[in-house]
Amino acid sequence: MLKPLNTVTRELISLDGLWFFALDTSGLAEPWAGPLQTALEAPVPASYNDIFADQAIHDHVGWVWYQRTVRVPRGWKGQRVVIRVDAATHEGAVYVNENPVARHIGGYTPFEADITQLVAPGEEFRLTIGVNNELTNVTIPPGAVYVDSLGRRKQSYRHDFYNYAGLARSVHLYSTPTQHIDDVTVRAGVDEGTGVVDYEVLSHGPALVHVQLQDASGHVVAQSDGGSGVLRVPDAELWRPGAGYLYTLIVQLRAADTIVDEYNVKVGIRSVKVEGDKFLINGEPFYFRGFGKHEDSAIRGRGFDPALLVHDFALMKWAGANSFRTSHYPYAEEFLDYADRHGVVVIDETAAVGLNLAIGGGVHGNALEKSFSPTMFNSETQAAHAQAIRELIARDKNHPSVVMWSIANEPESVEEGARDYFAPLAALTRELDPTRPITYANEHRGTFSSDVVADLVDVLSLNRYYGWYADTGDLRAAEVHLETELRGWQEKFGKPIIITEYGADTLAGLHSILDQPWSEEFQRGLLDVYHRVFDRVDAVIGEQVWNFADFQTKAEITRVDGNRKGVFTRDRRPKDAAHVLRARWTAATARAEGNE
Ligand code: GCB
Repeated sequence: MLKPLNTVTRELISLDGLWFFALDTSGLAEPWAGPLQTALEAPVPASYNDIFADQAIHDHVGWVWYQRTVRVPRGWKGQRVVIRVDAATHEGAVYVNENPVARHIGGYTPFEADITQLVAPGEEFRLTIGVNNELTNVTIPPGAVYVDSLGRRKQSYRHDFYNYAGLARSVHLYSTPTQHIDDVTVRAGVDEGTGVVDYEVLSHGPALVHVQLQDASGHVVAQSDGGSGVLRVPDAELWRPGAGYLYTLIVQLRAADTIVDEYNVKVGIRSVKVEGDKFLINGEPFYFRGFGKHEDSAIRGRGFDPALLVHDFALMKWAGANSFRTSHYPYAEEFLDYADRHGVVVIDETAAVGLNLAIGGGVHGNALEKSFSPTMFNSETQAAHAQAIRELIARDKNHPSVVMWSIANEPESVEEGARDYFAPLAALTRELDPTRPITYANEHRGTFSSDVVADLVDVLSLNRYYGWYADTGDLRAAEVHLETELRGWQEKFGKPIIITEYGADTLAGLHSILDQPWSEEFQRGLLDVYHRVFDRVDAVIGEQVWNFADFQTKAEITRVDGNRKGVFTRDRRPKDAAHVLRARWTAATARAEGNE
């Protein structure tokens, strides 16, 4: 799905700002049918939960309503008018005046509606968006809604991060010509120094497609006619980790000499491949250094904030990180655009987190029920999961920063049912995108001998908590057990291994000379132990610490105001561990660049 853009033929207006807001309580029949009866206003983009000083809003389970009026620019006569919602978590329902125009399930991917027939240039209309935060056994991520002993509706879920909800990303109104470009797919690779850019354009109407590839200074380096083709760029300037060189593909629909529609896609020319136990970018082994992150901050919840975006990337760079995983859902597209421009490598993950009855928020227990069964995660869940994969790839396929798809985080992977569940999803991912390796993040019950899913993927992504959830406080045991396990995976699979999570909850300011969990010294010590092991195991080609920053969780007695495994606090101040990472990762970068 194309991100809306201003081009010579398209206009875009932001609908961000304050909207009227109300909970869907029994008093509201068809809230879209007229002005919302409310005194509340909510910011878009932002999760609504922490905005108001109100426990009922914070804990609400079900629909909420956002409403505002929108004036269609009078110059849009004869144009197609589209409403685009970047995310409604987890289900969205859009109404133009009293007309339903879109319904979408999946809280982290965009959807849109053509509303041309319902609005008039120069006129206002009432835009209402309902957002529902409910998660069930057949949503991605899964959860369960129940009624408690006091008769209140409650939401439970199997991931630890707080279930922030609302319109946490932008909403736009945009225009396109009636004959228009619907989609563009670009697959770039390198053939002995020559950039090879395969493109495919889907369009609506009889106009003919013309494409032009321009370099960063605007020179045309290749062009072609037709809805699909291959552009060759001799001596291409490659997109590289740390140097995000981008070309621009100008896609035009032309009728005679007129440009009917135009859309631009940024193109990074680079190759990605797994070979043996190496992950190659442009034919060179790449080592992932970085973090699992969250879209999370005080007040806004998961709300997109460009200041936070730039600051987080600045801190990652300061620490010497070259990559991150979009744990545990697709992030706002702005993250990927920025990563494209700055050469930051991304593992892009679906929101399939919590498909596992045996763990809850990292804490391991014994499930009485099977995770994959007709009454729990079943074929309907699998269909929702397939849709989440389709929407992730449809949205993010053109980003050079995305080098791998992660199809799930910590699913149950030792049950027989896991294989039947995941085999078709792995096949679907490969079919939709044959150019990128795939992975899933494995939890520690899925060992190299018990896991039944790992052979379906290209890269073994392991989340490990020796020294924390296992061998608590015992770093010597952690070192031995981690190394034994990694060698086991290496021997059995011969595939590259990334440790996609390792870390320890740490209360900034708590100090100890002993191996004391929660102290800053313990977090540092634990990272040191893991790093020693990584350096001894050849198949390890990446380390991503859990987590970049402290983040909010559901209420749990094992959490103190959220998950504190951040290397930075929630307000982005460094803990001691940040300096450990900076020393290790900047030295590694200097070695790789031959500056040491
Ligand atoms: C995990 C999960 C992550 C949790 C983390 C923890 O394994 O993947 O979402 O936040 O453990 O800290 O418990």
